[in-house]
Amino acid sequence: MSERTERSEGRERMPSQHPMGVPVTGRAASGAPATAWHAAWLPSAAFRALGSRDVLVHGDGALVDTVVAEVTRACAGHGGRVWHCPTWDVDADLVLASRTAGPIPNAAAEKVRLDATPVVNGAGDGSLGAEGFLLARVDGVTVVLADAPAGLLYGLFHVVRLGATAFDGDLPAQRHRPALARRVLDHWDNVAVHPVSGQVERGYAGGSLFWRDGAARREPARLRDYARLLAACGVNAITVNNVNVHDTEARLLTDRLDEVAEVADVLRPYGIRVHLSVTFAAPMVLGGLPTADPADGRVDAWWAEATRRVYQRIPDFGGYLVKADSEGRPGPFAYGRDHADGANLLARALAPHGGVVRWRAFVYDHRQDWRDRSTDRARAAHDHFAPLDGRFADNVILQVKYGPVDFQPREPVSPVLAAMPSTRLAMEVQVTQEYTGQQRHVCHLGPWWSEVLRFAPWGAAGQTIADVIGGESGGGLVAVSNVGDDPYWTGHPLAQANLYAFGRLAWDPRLEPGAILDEWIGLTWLPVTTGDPELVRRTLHAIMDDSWRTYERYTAPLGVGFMVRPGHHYGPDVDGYEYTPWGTYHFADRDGVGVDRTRASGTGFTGQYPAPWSQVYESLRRCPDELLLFFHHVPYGHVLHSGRTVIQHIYDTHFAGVEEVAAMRERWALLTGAVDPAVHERVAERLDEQFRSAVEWRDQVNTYFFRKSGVPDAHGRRIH
Ligand code: GCW
Repeated sequence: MSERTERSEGRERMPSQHPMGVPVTGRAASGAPATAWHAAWLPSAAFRALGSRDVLVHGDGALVDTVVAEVTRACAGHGGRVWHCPTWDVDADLVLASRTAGPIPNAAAEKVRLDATPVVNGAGDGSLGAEGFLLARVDGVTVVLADAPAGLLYGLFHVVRLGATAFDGDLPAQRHRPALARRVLDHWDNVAVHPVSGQVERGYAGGSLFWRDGAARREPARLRDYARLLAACGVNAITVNNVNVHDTEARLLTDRLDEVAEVADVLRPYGIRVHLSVTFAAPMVLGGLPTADPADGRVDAWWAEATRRVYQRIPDFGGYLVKADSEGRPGPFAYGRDHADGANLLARALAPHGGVVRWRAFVYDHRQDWRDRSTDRARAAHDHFAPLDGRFADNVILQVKYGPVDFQPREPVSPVLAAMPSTRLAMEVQVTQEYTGQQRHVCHLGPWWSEVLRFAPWGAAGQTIADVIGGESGGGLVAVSNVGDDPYWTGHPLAQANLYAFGRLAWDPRLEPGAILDEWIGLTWLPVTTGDPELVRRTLHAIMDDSWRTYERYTAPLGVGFMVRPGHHYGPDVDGYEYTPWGTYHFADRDGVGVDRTRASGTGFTGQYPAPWSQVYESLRRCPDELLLFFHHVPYGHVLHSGRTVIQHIYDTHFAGVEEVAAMRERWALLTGAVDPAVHERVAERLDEQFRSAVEWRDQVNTYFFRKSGVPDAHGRRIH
């Protein structure tokens, strides 16, 4: 902002040179240095409709200042004017007002405020909530009202999304409130570069935004831009370090707390609260105690004191995230305690300050014997946690991966989400794409998450997963972030859309994934398009809409999962995990393939679901094709609902998947010259790799099953 930028502090101050007072700004910013990073969905052009208008902001507080700063910046770029709390009536096109800040100095907006009560009361509790807003357009004025400053910020970004249509015709008052109170991004970022997992575990977008080589990065400008992007899609919390908490990172809780506080200070103006991953062994590692036993009073006291210090430094701190007794991390099992004992220990420390502990349900035996067919990794989370329902403290949120195994491109929805009615549950998805192409493949995941969120575990008339995790007391939606210091934020420029879709679905899980993608395209691409914008829009939809299903087609078939290279998890390796201790198997032999998880003859996993799914999955006849091999071991000649045999399905989908990637490449080539050349080149290069990798998947999977089964392809295509 330039020195010409002014803000009317309080209602008494009247700017001088203009009879109506000087707007906060009206000048186009010039000579502002371009940042080294991509604007993603907030390029200046996305603010054109808003920024070219007269805007009144009414209300006070830190987040209202953020709204004023955003509007000021937009108007500086596009010739509009801004008033903040003027003492005279303003003839504005857009009013963003706090309902509790008294009469609004604009007649149309004041009328909306006075008439708002019935709309606001629609849901019964008489408020717009801590983050909600009301949007109306009356007498040529677009009005956003909120009861809390965060609502005003979300309302502002909603107007940005609407673009010119926000200023078109009349709009009866609509109430917008997030369906999920908690919309969280977990960063698996290490402070010190880890010898195996690097700076960011499963990170495919360069380094961390927070840490580099053991130190805090301290780059607030970039972090602030990140916070804006997150707020603009609805995210309201982040975890700044990896769930695998190593020695350096453990200290963020104590002597390196200032570094966390610095991040919190940058994110706070955008309504984003900071969480920390902590190690269960902290009282020993950091506190020098001989034990971390939850039943030991010294351990309780240590956590209480450490947590008190955290809140002293970061008063709006969100809480702790814990991976315990999982993949070698310490946990309560060492002391003969269970996970409720462990989680409640941390909950006791956090409760006086209003914080939560998010405790991960990702607990399984990673040292199993592949010869032991009774151990089933899919069963593990339910076996461990369902019996504990009702034992967790009110401020414990159990964080459950969406599927029972591990972020695969296709899994059934985790039965834990339907088994713990007396526990606050959050669902975790993986935006970073560890198992879905690692940001080298286009794999737009909005449709997949939408399918999971809409899943109705008790049948069509019952609650959905979104209901289970939703509302004020629900644990919300969590994602493993895909962001790093890459100039595009994500390794694949099109993977930005996954982050955007995550935030939007967490705000409203009923949104159509295609419509969300369209929003992202409109905000991110059209402003930088040099050619026909409709061609760009159509092409991006054609490449991305179905890309998750394309990925599914050329990788592991029919829900069987995990045919990836051990360790880095990129590329095909059909038997990669088949004989390892990690416990994921396809059981392919010359006669058939798939995991028998039935009650009748298998591991009994189907029994972890309520009706009707416990019956549907148990039944070979009723089980959906796409999950067949997750639940059943079948002969290659088994005929699917689609009418094809399993073996022919494997061949057909793998050939089709590669053809679809080839078509993506051709479509993208049509955009040469129509979009920024640097982005074009990056995407083109990634599509080349995706094609190479898809061919590798096709050839390995088809050849493997041809050699096992001896069944030739019905269409005589080349199999090696
Ligand atoms: O999928 C696995 C990953 C691990 C990760 C683990 C988890 C952070 O391969 O890298 O560890 O999930 O979710 O804890």
